[in-house]
Amino acid sequence: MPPRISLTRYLVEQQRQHNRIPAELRLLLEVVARACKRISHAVNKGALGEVLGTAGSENVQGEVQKKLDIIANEVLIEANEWGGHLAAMASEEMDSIYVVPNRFPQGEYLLMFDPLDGSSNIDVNVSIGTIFSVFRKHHDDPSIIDPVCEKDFLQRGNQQVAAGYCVYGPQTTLVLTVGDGVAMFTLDAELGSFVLTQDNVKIPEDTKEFSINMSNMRHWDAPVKRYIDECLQGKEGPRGKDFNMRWVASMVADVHRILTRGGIFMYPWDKREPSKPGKLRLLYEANPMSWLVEQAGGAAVNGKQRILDVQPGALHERVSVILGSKNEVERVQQYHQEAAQQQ
Ligand code: P6P
Repeated sequence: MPPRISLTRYLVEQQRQHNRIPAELRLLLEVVARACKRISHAVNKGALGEVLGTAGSENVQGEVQKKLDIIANEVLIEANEWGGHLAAMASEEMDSIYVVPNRFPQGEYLLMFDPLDGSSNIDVNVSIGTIFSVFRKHHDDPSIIDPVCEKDFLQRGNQQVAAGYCVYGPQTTLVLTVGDGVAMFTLDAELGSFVLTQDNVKIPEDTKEFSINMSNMRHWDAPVKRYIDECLQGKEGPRGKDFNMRWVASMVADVHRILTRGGIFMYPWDKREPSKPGKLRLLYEANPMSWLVEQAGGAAVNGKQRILDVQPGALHERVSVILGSKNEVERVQQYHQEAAQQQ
């Protein structure tokens, strides 16, 4: 059995050997990991902890908030506001940014998160998770002046300095990149620490498994319909192989499967709300997941361009998401380009 490397040791080695992460960022990531442990503990209580069900309120997206959505959000805010590593936070569950109160030291990092993604699965005991993304506060836009404001958050995903998620499933697993590949850490509940269980995660470039909500098929645009139709034709069709389908309706669970064994995940634009580019949020869902997937050798596009190159215009902006096994994502992208040329 190889020596068990803790998250702390992994981060110290990233800092020492690769000079990749300053001490402040290492502190930030350890605080986020501790917050995820607390969220995992609350999630695992389920009905015994009186944390199931709705909170009787809606979030900025107009979605009914579950009690655990609010608990997870509060845990992340309280864990991160006092440490001196952050200037501000943004969350799916909050209308505007949360600036670190003056009573605490301000740091140089911005943290944004979906505190509990997939919360429609909470009450039916299906995997859910926390997604997070980290930027430096300052960037090269002279119009940005202190104090920190919402514009500081509107940075392209290719400016992230760290990204990850924690999936609360049969195991609680933290998956992280700081730009040097993707590592997975499983929570040892007895020790209370995250232990490195996989490093240099690689997504197979090909797959036989697609992940999409098929009930929306009639609403998709032509390139997505073409891709899925070909998958459904199986061996008899142009792909020459049969495909399998998985849809957990929890992005964290679907992306974790893809990082573990390959696949393609799609939540594309559809004509139900044509003015919206998609359902998933750019800043705290698509960007962190796209960086993880690219760092693992996969690809992530919105049908027109690389998701990490999209310039955000608003904090809760949505985006079309097509990510996973490189060759499959490139095929869907090619179908979008062919459709655009025919217009
Ligand atoms: P649908 C969860 O609400 C979420 O934001 C993602 O985690 C998930 O992939 C998607 O929405 C599921 O959406 O329309 O299938 O319920």
